[in-house]
Amino acid sequence: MKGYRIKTLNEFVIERQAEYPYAKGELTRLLHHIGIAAKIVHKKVNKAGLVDILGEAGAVNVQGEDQKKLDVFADEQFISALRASGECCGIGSEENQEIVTFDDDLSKEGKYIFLMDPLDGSSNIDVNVSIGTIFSIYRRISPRGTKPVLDDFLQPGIKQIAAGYIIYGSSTMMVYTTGRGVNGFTLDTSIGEFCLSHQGITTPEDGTIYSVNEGNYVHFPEGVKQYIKYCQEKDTSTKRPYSSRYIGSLVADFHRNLLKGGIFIYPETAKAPNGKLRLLYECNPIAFITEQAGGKASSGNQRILEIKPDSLHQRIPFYTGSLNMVEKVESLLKNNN
Ligand code: P6P
Repeated sequence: MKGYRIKTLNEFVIERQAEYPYAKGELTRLLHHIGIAAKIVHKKVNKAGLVDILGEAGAVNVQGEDQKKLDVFADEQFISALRASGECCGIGSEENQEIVTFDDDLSKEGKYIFLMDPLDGSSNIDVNVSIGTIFSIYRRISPRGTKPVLDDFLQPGIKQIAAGYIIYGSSTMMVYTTGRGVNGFTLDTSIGEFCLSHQGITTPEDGTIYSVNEGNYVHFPEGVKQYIKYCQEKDTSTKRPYSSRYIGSLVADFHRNLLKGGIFIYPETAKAPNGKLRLLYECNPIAFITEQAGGKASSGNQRILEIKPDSLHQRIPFYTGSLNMVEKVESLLKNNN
């Protein structure tokens, strides 16, 4: 565009920091280091088919899933970038059973803790489907100068200072919020910078896309079965039937629905009474972004951000997206309770 001047992630974050009179740049530095790790992971993901990093790393992660080499690589990159920031005292990660605490004095002074799924959807790596990093940032509760403790990580989602995701897709994008709206940055590989491309993202109150693994239909709660039938009925006044879109990669499914409008559902089933997705580093950050964009995020009967976590890797049923769509499925769940 004539006269259009790109705004990099760093410029945007510093500009926004200036609006916080007491901000001393810690969060700015943290977001900058997240960006560095994201660029490094982007390079590896983009070459995944070419270098020998596909296939299982041999290890198995805390979820009992085969740990792909790219998972391990992404986990390591974000941990080292966050240690380098000097602002983060510890990390909770899908790839690590226990919290990762930093021993150096600088990091122990860090005000923030970080939760992440370093490479969500990694089973899609080998088939070239978009995957993502999901992250969440809190202020620590334990005293600075000490190593963080588990309680620092078990805070309800409403306490998040920032949350975001990086989607490694047809382009690599970082989308994040600090509680003042949602902004998206696209990686311009020609200059190696994330550049502001989606300022002030809002999600439509109504959408025409529903995303759920219908292969599990027989195991779904009655209210979910009724909602899926509702989506498939013909009713032009409500633009139904909706489109079914499900790629099996949370960040990819969520990002599409965020921009276009839609609902993403991963419900509880008889086999998995708490669903599959993890509260701390998948549902909470996505819920924060959803609400900041004008949508809704629920466990089916409770606001995700108000749930007090019990454990680092706990799972929770997840209904998120366009406000009216989430409220519709919640009402059907309630009627069938
Ligand atoms: P299912 C990927 O493994 C993941 O954690 C999310 O990215 C995705 O939304 C979900 O699982 C897909 O699970 O059971 O539908 O294959």
